[in-house]
Amino acid sequence: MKKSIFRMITPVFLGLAMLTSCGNEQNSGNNETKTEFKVYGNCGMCEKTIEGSLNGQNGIHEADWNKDTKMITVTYDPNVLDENRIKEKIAGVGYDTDSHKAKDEVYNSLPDCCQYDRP
Ligand SMILES: [Cu+2]
Repeated sequence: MKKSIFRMITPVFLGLAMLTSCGNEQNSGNNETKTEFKVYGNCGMCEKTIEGSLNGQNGIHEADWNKDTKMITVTYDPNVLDENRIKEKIAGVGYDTDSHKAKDEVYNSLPDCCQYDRP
């Protein structure tokens, strides 16, 4: 009886160990927050740059920007970073939000097609 319970529980522990080893932060519970806000941009290349500034970063689960609506949806771990930090990262690759502006030199270095009308 004990053995069969152990056999059932072991894969769960392995799964948790794999999940926690992916992030550097300790996983205190299942922490996931979703936010949505506007990011100024033009095209599919902008989408790659904007999403690329977030996806793969510590604490980011998923970032998805829509070039038609200019809205980004980000799911992230609020223990690791906050919305302010997310907007800073986006501004860091040249894209404005209503509260965080990219530096002019970063904006100016974007490809011509990506130089969106700034707010
Ligand atoms: Cu673009």
